[in-house]
Amino acid sequence: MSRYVVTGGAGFIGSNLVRSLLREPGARVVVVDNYLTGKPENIHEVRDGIEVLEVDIRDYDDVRRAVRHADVVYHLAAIPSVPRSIENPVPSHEVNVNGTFNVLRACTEERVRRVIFAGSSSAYGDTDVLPKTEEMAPRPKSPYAVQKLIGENYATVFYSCYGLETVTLRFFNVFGPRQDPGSPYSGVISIFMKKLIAREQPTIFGDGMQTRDFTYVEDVAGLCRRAAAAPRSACGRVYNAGNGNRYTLNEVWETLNQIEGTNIPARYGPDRGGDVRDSQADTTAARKYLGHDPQYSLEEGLRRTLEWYRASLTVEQPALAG
Ligand code: UD2
Repeated sequence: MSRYVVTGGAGFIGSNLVRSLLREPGARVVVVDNYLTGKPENIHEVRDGIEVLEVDIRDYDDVRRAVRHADVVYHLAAIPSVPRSIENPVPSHEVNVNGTFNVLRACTEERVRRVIFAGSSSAYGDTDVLPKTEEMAPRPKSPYAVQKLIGENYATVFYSCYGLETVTLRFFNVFGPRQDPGSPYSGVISIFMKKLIAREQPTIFGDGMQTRDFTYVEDVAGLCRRAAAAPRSACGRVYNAGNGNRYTLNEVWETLNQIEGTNIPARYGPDRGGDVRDSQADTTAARKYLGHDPQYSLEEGLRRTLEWYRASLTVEQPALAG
C-alpha cells in the first residue's frame, strides 16, 4: 500500500493528480496545502478518501511532519504565474524557492523514496530552435522562471549529493478542469473558458500569434504517476512534460468559438512583460525514460474542459437574442 503526499493537492493540477492517484487500489493520499491559491472545493468530493494537512511549505518543521512515512511526494505547491512574479517577486520566491528547498530537505531527512517536482517550461525562455529539448541552455525571462529553475537544480543536486530520488517534470501550459479563472494571473485557457461562457470578448496580449504547447491535465497527472514508477536510472534528471504540439492563442480562441458555435472576436492589448514567444516540448526523453504517452488533442481537451466549466461556473447567461 503506497502513501502519497501531494503538495499543492488542493490546487488545479494537484487536485487532478489526487483523483488519479485515488484510482490506484489501496493508495493513501495526503494533501498538503495552505489554500493560498488552492481551494477546498477542488478536493471536496474526494475529501473522505484523503488526509488533508493545512501546511505552508515555508515552514520546515510542518513540512517534515507532513512527508513522514511517504513513499512518493509530488511537489506541486507553488505560486505560479509569470506576471505575478514580476509584480510581486517576494512571495513567489519564498514559496517556489525556499518552500521547494524545505520539501527536498524534509524528504531527504525522512527518507522518502522519490520526489516528483513540478518544473516549468518557462525555464527555457526564448530559444532559437523549436521544439525545446532538455539539453538547451535555460534562459529564464521572469522571476517565476528563475524560481522554477532553481527548484529543479536543487532537485537534481539532492539526487547527486544526498541520493534522494528526484524527477523534474517541466510542465508546459497545463489546462483542464478546476483551473481557477478568477484572477488576472489565471492561465489563459481558463480565462478564455469563462469569457466564452459569458459571451464576452477575451483580451489577448500582443498579436495572438505567440504559441504554447497546451497540455491537458489528465496527461500531466498520468506522467506524474509514471515518473514515480520509473526505474531509478531515470532520476536526477529533467523532462519535458508537454504534449508536443504548439498552437497560437488565436487558434485556441478560434477553436473554442467553433466548438461553441459562436463568433466572438478577441480584443487585443499590449504585449505582456516576461512572456515567452513560442513554446513547444520535445517529448522524446519523457516518452523514452518515463513512458509518457499523451492522449488528448487540444480540441478534445478543450471540449472536456468547457464541459466542466459549463457545469461548474455560475456565470449569468445573457438573454438569447431574438
Ligand atoms: C508559464 C509557463 C507554463 C507554466 C505557467 C504557470 C511558458 C511558456 N509557460 O505560462 O509552463 O509554468 O507559466 O503560470 O513560460 N494571455 C492573454 N490573455 C490573458 C491571459 C494570458 O493573451 O487574459 C497570454 C499571455 O500573455 C501568454 C499566454 O496567454 O502569452 C499564456 O499565458 P499564461 O499566463 O496562461 O501562461 P504562461 O505562458 O505565462
